[in-house]
Amino acid sequence: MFHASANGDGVDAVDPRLLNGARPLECFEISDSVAEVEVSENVLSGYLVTTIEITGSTGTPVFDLNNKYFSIDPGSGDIRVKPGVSLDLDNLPGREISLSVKIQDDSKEITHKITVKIIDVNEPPSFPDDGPWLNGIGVADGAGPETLVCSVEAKDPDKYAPNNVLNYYISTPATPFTISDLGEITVATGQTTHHEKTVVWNIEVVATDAGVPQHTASTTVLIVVCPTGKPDSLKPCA
Ligand SMILES: [Ca+2]
Ligand SMILES: [Ca+2]
Repeated sequence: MFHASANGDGVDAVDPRLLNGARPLECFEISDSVAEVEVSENVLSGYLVTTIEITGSTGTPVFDLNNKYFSIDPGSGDIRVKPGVSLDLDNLPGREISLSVKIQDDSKEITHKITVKIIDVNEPPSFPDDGPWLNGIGVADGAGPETLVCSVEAKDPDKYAPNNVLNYYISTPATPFTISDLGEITVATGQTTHHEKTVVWNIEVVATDAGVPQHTASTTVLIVVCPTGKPDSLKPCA
């Protein structure tokens, strides 16, 4: 039987001396499975990340971990999220946290390294509730293709792609407008605004992120087609 011996370098290796079954008494062993663990960023404080299991100790092993985010039970080897700690990726310096766990029994002390990978949980985007498009945006009568009407922008709280990559579309059917990936609403190809036909357009714009599961947000853009001679700037026509 092969034994993985804990030699303190963070990588458990097969000790050739073990091949004949003569295991050094002072060598206790660590499960290889705890070298790397994944944890979602939304777990609560107290969440059990992993447990270091050792065998072959000649005494009572004691665990110790000095880390800002995680603590270890000195007797059981349970590694948990510290009280009051949020693993929100927005507040962490990176997506991985390295832990150095000291394990000591009556004959030996080693340092075992564990990499904790923080998994980004996809959160929904949102539009501001005071976007200027909510109150009405003016566009000139007879405005043709590519005329810029207004720009809308949703915010996504996620720090990393694809969870924070947004795309936009207009969900209201049969409007003369289109929207770009940047949220710019323009008069669509082959379309023209007609004040005498339609004065007010209420169009629903949807923002989608690229995470899994995908999240969306929506807002209503009020577009007023101004009569000829009124301002065609990005302002509501009076
Ligand atoms: Ca997130
Ligand atoms: Ca997101």
